[in-house]
This record gives sequence, C-alpha cells and structure tokens, in this order.
Amino acid sequence: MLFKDEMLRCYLIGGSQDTHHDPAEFLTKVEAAMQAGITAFQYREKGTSTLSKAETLALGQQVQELATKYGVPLFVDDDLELAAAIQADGIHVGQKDQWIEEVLAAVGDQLMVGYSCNTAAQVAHANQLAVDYIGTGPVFPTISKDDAGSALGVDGLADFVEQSVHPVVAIGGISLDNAGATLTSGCAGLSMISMVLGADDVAGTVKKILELY
Ligand code: 3NM
Repeated sequence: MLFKDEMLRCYLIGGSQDTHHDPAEFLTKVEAAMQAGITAFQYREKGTSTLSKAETLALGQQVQELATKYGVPLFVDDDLELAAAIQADGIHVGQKDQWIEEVLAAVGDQLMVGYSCNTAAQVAHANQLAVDYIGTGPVFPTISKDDAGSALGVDGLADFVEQSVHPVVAIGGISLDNAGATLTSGCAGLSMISMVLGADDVAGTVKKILELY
C-alpha cells in the first residue's frame, strides 16, 4: 500500500491494555472506530499488556480482518514478525525498538514505515531516512505511556513540524479539547489512544476529529 499523508489525520493506536485488558472490548471499540472512519490503525500490545505471543497474534489476526473489511491501513508497533504474520500494511518503530535502519533495509520496499521522534536530534536523523512519516510527542501529558517524557506543547511540536522533511503525526495526551490547537502546529494529523479507546462514544469521538479537517 502506498503511503498518503491523509492516513495520519485520525490515526488510532491501541492494544488490549488500553481497554481494561479485555480483548473483546478492544475489538468492539476498534471496529466502531474503523466504521466511523479512522484513517489508520496501529496495533500495539505493549506496556502493561498481559497477552502471550500466541494471543497477540490471534488478536492481531482479528484486527487485520476488521482493517480489511473497513479498508483501514494497518500498522504494527515494533514487531516485524507480527507485521508479516498478519499481513500488515506498515510498521511503526520507536527509538527504543529495533534499529530503524535495519527495519528500512528489511521491509522499506514492502511496508510503510513510521518512526517516533521526541527530540530535535532525532528529527534531524529521521530527515536522512526514507521513512514515510514521523510520530512526535508527547504533545501533552499522557496516561498511556509510562516513559513518554515531558510534554512538548503545541509550540514545541510546531518546531519539529518545521524541521521535519516528513509528515508529522502528533501524539500524546490529545483530546477533543486540544485537537484543534494541536493542528495549528501544521502537523499532518493526530494519533491517539485514550481519547478514542477510553470514550463511551467511540464513533462520535472519531467523527469530531475528522470534522476538524
Ligand atoms: N507514544 P494517549 S505518547 C504511544 O510521545 C505513545 O512518543 C508517545 O496515548 C510518544 O493518546 C504515547 O492516550 C501514548 O495520550 C499516547
């Protein structure tokens, strides 16, 4: 699948740890979000996830079926083997994950590749690489990642957007209250976990994000 900047507009991230460790609730919410029009989904079993490797694969296969049904580009966080096993469209690589150069050499021709950048030096490094997009944050304090570091704020994000040759998807603490302000940074889109997976009205929340464009 060819990468398009529009894929970053409403980019949902999540795994079973983000829905009270309940895979059924996770799938229900992911399906509602896909049906409502999220522009990409990243499957991420991480942090406090309690799933075994086999359970992660089985849930990933169900996510892949939903992504195919709703035509949503599917990324996998930091696991090339899993990405291949569920025929994902892309891989997202963090600074503490596998070396981005190795991932690009292995699958850069076959998969879309995203890369997390949290400092100006990391953005400068990404500018030298053939990644499709960078994820930059945390823009605001987040409850979803223990080691996310201090918040950049919208001005810090805007500096990175200006510096980056790649489209930037903003991440970290994005809510309906700050989404509009975040977009003033010039970022290509918004990625989120808790705003959508923690919402009672998943579809309504996704639609409100899409209406910002
Ligand atoms: N990466 P929420 S912040 C997965 O700053 C992730 O790189 C971050 O979750 C980074 O939308 C984050 O619930 C968690 O704040 C985002």
